[in-house]
Amino acid sequence: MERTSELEDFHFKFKISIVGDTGVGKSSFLDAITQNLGKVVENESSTELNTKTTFYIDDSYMYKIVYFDMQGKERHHKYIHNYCNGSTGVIFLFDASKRSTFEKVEQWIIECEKCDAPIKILVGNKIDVVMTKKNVLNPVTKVEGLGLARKYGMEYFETSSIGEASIVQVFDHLFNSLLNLIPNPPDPEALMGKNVVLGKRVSSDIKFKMALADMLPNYD
Ligand SMILES: Nc1nc2c(ncn2[C@@H]2O[C@H](COP(=O)(O)OP(=O)(O)OP(=O)(O)O)[C@@H](O)[C@H]2O)c(=O)[nH]1
Ligand SMILES: [Mg+2]
Repeated sequence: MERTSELEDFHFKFKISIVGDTGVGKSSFLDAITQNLGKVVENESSTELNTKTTFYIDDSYMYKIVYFDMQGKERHHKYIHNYCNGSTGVIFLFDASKRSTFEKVEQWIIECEKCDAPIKILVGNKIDVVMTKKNVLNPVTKVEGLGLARKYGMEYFETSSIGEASIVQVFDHLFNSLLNLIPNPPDPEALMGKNVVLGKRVSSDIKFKMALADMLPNYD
Protein backbone atom coordinates (compact mmCIF):
# COMPACT_ATOMS: atom_id res chain seq x y z
CA MET A 1 0.00 0.00 0.00
CA GLU A 2 2.75 2.38 1.03
CA ARG A 3 4.71 1.50 -2.09
CA THR A 4 1.78 2.45 -4.34
CA SER A 5 1.43 5.85 -2.72
CA GLU A 6 5.19 6.40 -2.98
CA LEU A 7 4.99 5.67 -6.69
CA GLU A 8 2.25 8.28 -7.06
CA ASP A 9 4.19 10.95 -5.23
CA PHE A 10 5.44 13.08 -8.13
CA HIS A 11 4.73 16.43 -9.76
CA PHE A 12 4.66 15.36 -13.42
CA LYS A 13 4.71 12.04 -15.24
CA PHE A 14 5.90 11.26 -18.77
CA LYS A 15 5.96 8.09 -20.83
CA ILE A 16 8.93 7.66 -23.17
CA SER A 17 9.01 4.87 -25.78
CA ILE A 18 12.17 3.53 -27.38
CA VAL A 19 11.60 2.07 -30.82
CA GLY A 20 13.76 0.41 -33.47
CA ASP A 21 14.97 -2.85 -35.00
CA THR A 22 16.21 -5.78 -32.98
CA GLY A 23 19.82 -5.51 -31.83
CA VAL A 24 20.24 -1.75 -32.41
CA GLY A 25 20.85 -1.27 -28.67
CA LYS A 26 17.50 -0.05 -27.28
CA SER A 27 17.76 -1.96 -24.00
CA SER A 28 21.43 -1.02 -23.59
CA PHE A 29 20.56 2.62 -24.31
CA LEU A 30 17.81 2.52 -21.69
CA ASP A 31 20.14 0.90 -19.15
CA ALA A 32 22.70 3.65 -19.79
CA ILE A 33 20.06 6.36 -19.24
CA THR A 34 18.57 4.86 -16.11
CA GLN A 35 21.92 3.96 -14.53
CA ASN A 36 23.08 7.54 -14.75
CA LEU A 37 19.99 9.71 -14.68
CA GLY A 38 17.36 9.30 -11.99
CA LYS A 39 16.51 6.50 -9.60
CA VAL A 40 14.91 3.30 -10.91
CA VAL A 41 11.89 2.43 -8.76
CA GLU A 42 10.26 -0.26 -10.91
CA ASN A 43 11.57 -2.65 -13.51
CA GLU A 44 9.35 -5.09 -15.41
CA SER A 45 10.26 -7.44 -18.24
CA SER A 46 8.22 -9.70 -20.47
CA THR A 47 9.01 -11.39 -23.76
CA GLU A 48 7.76 -8.36 -25.70
CA LEU A 49 8.27 -5.39 -23.47
CA ASN A 50 10.57 -4.00 -20.79
CA THR A 51 9.40 -1.07 -18.72
CA LYS A 52 11.48 0.93 -16.32
CA THR A 53 10.08 3.58 -14.03
CA THR A 54 12.44 6.23 -12.73
CA PHE A 55 12.12 9.23 -10.47
CA TYR A 56 14.11 12.25 -11.47
CA ILE A 57 14.43 15.40 -9.40
CA ASP A 58 15.55 18.85 -10.53
CA ASP A 59 15.71 22.08 -8.51
CA SER A 60 11.93 22.47 -8.40
CA TYR A 61 10.03 19.27 -9.12
CA MET A 62 9.95 15.50 -8.97
CA TYR A 63 9.28 13.73 -12.26
CA LYS A 64 8.16 10.16 -12.81
CA ILE A 65 9.47 8.91 -16.13
CA VAL A 66 8.20 5.57 -17.42
CA TYR A 67 10.27 4.11 -20.24
CA PHE A 68 8.79 1.52 -22.64
CA ASP A 69 11.31 -0.62 -24.50
CA MET A 70 9.75 -3.14 -26.88
CA GLN A 71 11.75 -5.90 -28.52
CA GLY A 72 12.41 -5.01 -32.15
CA LYS A 73 11.73 -8.49 -33.59
CA GLU A 74 9.42 -8.56 -36.59
CA ARG A 75 6.66 -10.49 -34.79
CA HIS A 76 6.20 -7.69 -32.23
CA HIS A 77 5.64 -4.93 -34.83
CA LYS A 78 1.86 -5.32 -34.85
CA TYR A 79 1.71 -4.16 -31.21
CA ILE A 80 3.55 -0.92 -31.84
CA HIS A 81 0.46 1.35 -31.69
CA ASN A 82 -0.66 0.00 -28.31
CA TYR A 83 2.78 0.27 -27.03
CA CYS A 84 3.49 3.84 -28.17
CA ASN A 85 0.06 5.16 -27.34
CA GLY A 86 0.07 8.00 -24.80
CA SER A 87 3.82 8.60 -25.09
CA THR A 88 5.08 12.08 -24.41
CA GLY A 89 8.25 11.22 -26.29
CA VAL A 90 9.45 8.56 -28.72
CA ILE A 91 13.13 7.84 -29.29
CA PHE A 92 13.77 6.12 -32.64
CA LEU A 93 17.01 4.18 -32.56
CA PHE A 94 19.03 2.63 -35.37
CA ASP A 95 22.49 1.07 -35.49
CA ALA A 96 24.78 3.47 -37.38
CA SER A 97 27.12 0.58 -38.23
CA LYS A 98 24.29 -1.42 -39.86
CA ARG A 99 22.61 0.34 -42.76
CA SER A 100 19.58 -2.00 -42.90
CA THR A 101 18.43 -0.69 -39.49
CA PHE A 102 18.61 2.89 -40.79
CA GLU A 103 16.59 1.90 -43.85
CA LYS A 104 13.92 0.41 -41.57
CA VAL A 105 13.73 3.29 -39.09
CA GLU A 106 11.51 5.37 -41.39
CA GLN A 107 8.91 2.57 -41.25
CA TRP A 108 8.99 2.73 -37.46
CA ILE A 109 8.53 6.52 -37.61
CA ILE A 110 5.53 6.17 -39.93
CA GLU A 111 3.99 3.38 -37.82
CA CYS A 112 4.25 5.56 -34.71
CA GLU A 113 2.75 8.69 -36.33
CA LYS A 114 -0.74 7.76 -35.10
CA CYS A 115 0.51 7.93 -31.52
CA ASP A 116 1.05 11.65 -31.98
CA ALA A 117 3.80 12.02 -29.40
CA PRO A 118 4.79 15.68 -28.97
CA ILE A 119 8.54 14.90 -28.80
CA LYS A 120 10.41 12.65 -31.23
CA ILE A 121 14.15 12.11 -31.37
CA LEU A 122 16.27 10.15 -33.86
CA VAL A 123 19.37 8.37 -32.56
CA GLY A 124 22.14 6.66 -34.51
CA ASN A 125 23.64 4.27 -31.94
CA LYS A 126 26.85 2.16 -31.86
CA ILE A 127 28.89 5.08 -33.10
CA ASP A 128 31.91 3.53 -31.34
CA VAL A 129 31.71 0.62 -33.80
CA VAL A 130 31.61 3.05 -36.74
CA MET A 131 34.66 4.89 -35.34
CA THR A 132 36.77 1.74 -35.14
CA LYS A 133 35.79 0.96 -38.77
CA LYS A 134 36.29 -2.78 -38.08
CA ASN A 135 33.91 -5.02 -40.05
CA VAL A 136 31.70 -2.05 -40.95
CA LEU A 137 30.65 -1.75 -44.55
CA ASN A 138 28.91 1.43 -45.60
CA PRO A 139 28.07 2.99 -42.21
CA VAL A 140 25.33 5.60 -41.88
CA THR A 141 26.85 9.10 -41.99
CA LYS A 142 25.91 12.01 -39.76
CA VAL A 143 24.63 13.89 -42.82
CA GLU A 144 22.23 11.03 -43.62
CA GLY A 145 21.00 10.86 -40.02
CA LEU A 146 20.48 14.62 -39.90
CA GLY A 147 18.66 14.52 -43.25
CA LEU A 148 16.12 11.92 -42.07
CA ALA A 149 15.65 13.71 -38.75
CA ARG A 150 15.00 17.01 -40.53
CA LYS A 151 12.42 15.34 -42.79
CA TYR A 152 10.35 14.47 -39.71
CA GLY A 153 11.17 17.60 -37.67
CA MET A 154 13.34 15.79 -35.13
CA GLU A 155 16.71 16.37 -33.52
CA TYR A 156 19.44 13.87 -34.38
CA PHE A 157 22.07 12.42 -32.04
CA GLU A 158 24.89 9.95 -32.51
CA THR A 159 25.45 7.78 -29.44
CA SER A 160 27.24 4.85 -27.99
CA SER A 161 25.35 2.99 -25.28
CA ILE A 162 28.73 2.17 -23.78
CA GLY A 163 29.77 5.87 -23.68
CA GLU A 164 28.01 7.89 -21.03
CA ALA A 165 28.59 11.39 -22.48
CA SER A 166 26.55 10.88 -25.63
CA ILE A 167 23.63 9.38 -23.70
CA VAL A 168 23.57 12.32 -21.27
CA GLN A 169 23.33 14.66 -24.26
CA VAL A 170 20.20 12.87 -25.51
CA PHE A 171 18.67 12.86 -22.03
CA ASP A 172 19.35 16.61 -21.60
CA HIS A 173 17.63 17.37 -24.88
CA LEU A 174 14.72 15.07 -24.05
CA PHE A 175 14.30 16.48 -20.59
CA ASN A 176 14.45 20.13 -21.71
CA SER A 177 11.86 19.37 -24.38
CA LEU A 178 9.61 17.75 -21.74
CA LEU A 179 9.92 20.79 -19.48
CA ASN A 180 9.03 23.08 -22.39
CA LEU A 181 5.67 21.28 -22.65
CA ILE A 182 4.62 22.40 -19.17
CA PRO A 183 2.84 25.75 -19.07
CA ASN A 184 3.07 27.93 -16.00
CA PRO A 185 0.75 27.51 -14.13
CA PRO A 186 0.47 23.89 -15.27
CA ASP A 187 -3.03 23.86 -16.79
CA PRO A 188 -4.26 20.21 -16.63
CA GLU A 189 -6.11 20.44 -19.95
CA ALA A 190 -3.05 21.64 -21.81
CA LEU A 191 -0.98 18.92 -20.15
CA MET A 192 -3.41 16.20 -21.14
CA GLY A 193 -3.14 17.28 -24.78
CA LYS A 194 0.60 16.78 -24.51
CA ASN A 195 0.43 13.46 -22.63
CA VAL A 196 1.92 14.98 -19.49
CA VAL A 197 0.26 13.60 -16.37
CA LEU A 198 -0.17 15.84 -13.38
CA GLY A 199 0.86 14.22 -10.10
CA LYS A 200 -0.42 14.43 -6.56
CA ARG A 201 2.28 16.89 -5.52
CA VAL A 202 1.17 19.52 -8.01
CA SER A 203 -2.58 18.97 -7.86
CA SER A 204 -2.63 19.32 -4.08
CA ASP A 205 -0.33 22.34 -4.04
CA ILE A 206 -2.18 25.43 -2.78
CA LYS A 207 -0.16 27.90 -4.91
CA PHE A 208 -0.93 25.87 -8.00
CA LYS A 209 -4.65 25.78 -7.18
CA MET A 210 -4.75 29.53 -6.69
CA ALA A 211 -2.93 30.23 -9.94
CA LEU A 212 -5.23 27.86 -11.79
CA ALA A 213 -8.37 29.35 -10.23
CA ASP A 214 -7.36 32.74 -11.68
CA MET A 215 -6.87 31.22 -15.07
CA LEU A 216 -9.88 28.87 -15.15
CA PRO A 217 -12.84 30.37 -13.23
CA ASN A 218 -14.63 26.99 -12.98
CA TYR A 219 -11.69 25.14 -11.51
CA ASP A 220 -11.96 24.02 -7.87
N1 LIG B 1 29.70 -1.54 -29.38
C1 LIG B 1 28.44 -1.29 -28.99
N2 LIG B 1 27.61 -2.30 -28.72
C2 LIG B 1 26.35 -2.00 -28.35
C3 LIG B 1 25.88 -0.65 -28.24
N3 LIG B 1 24.59 -0.68 -27.86
C4 LIG B 1 24.26 -1.98 -27.74
N4 LIG B 1 25.31 -2.77 -28.01
C5 LIG B 1 25.33 -4.26 -28.03
O1 LIG B 1 24.43 -4.68 -29.04
C6 LIG B 1 23.73 -5.87 -28.65
C7 LIG B 1 22.21 -5.66 -28.74
O2 LIG B 1 21.85 -4.66 -27.80
P1 LIG B 1 20.39 -4.61 -27.13
O3 LIG B 1 20.40 -3.43 -26.23
O4 LIG B 1 20.03 -5.91 -26.55
O5 LIG B 1 19.49 -4.34 -28.43
P2 LIG B 1 17.90 -4.15 -28.52
O6 LIG B 1 17.66 -3.06 -29.49
O7 LIG B 1 17.35 -3.98 -27.16
O8 LIG B 1 17.41 -5.51 -29.16
P3 LIG B 1 15.93 -6.20 -29.06
O9 LIG B 1 15.55 -6.21 -27.61
O10 LIG B 1 16.10 -7.57 -29.63
O11 LIG B 1 14.99 -5.40 -29.91
C8 LIG B 1 24.23 -6.19 -27.25
O12 LIG B 1 25.25 -7.16 -27.35
C9 LIG B 1 24.81 -4.87 -26.74
O13 LIG B 1 25.83 -5.03 -25.80
C10 LIG B 1 26.81 0.41 -28.54
O14 LIG B 1 26.49 1.61 -28.52
N5 LIG B 1 28.05 0.03 -28.93
MG1 LIG C 1 15.95 -5.09 -26.05
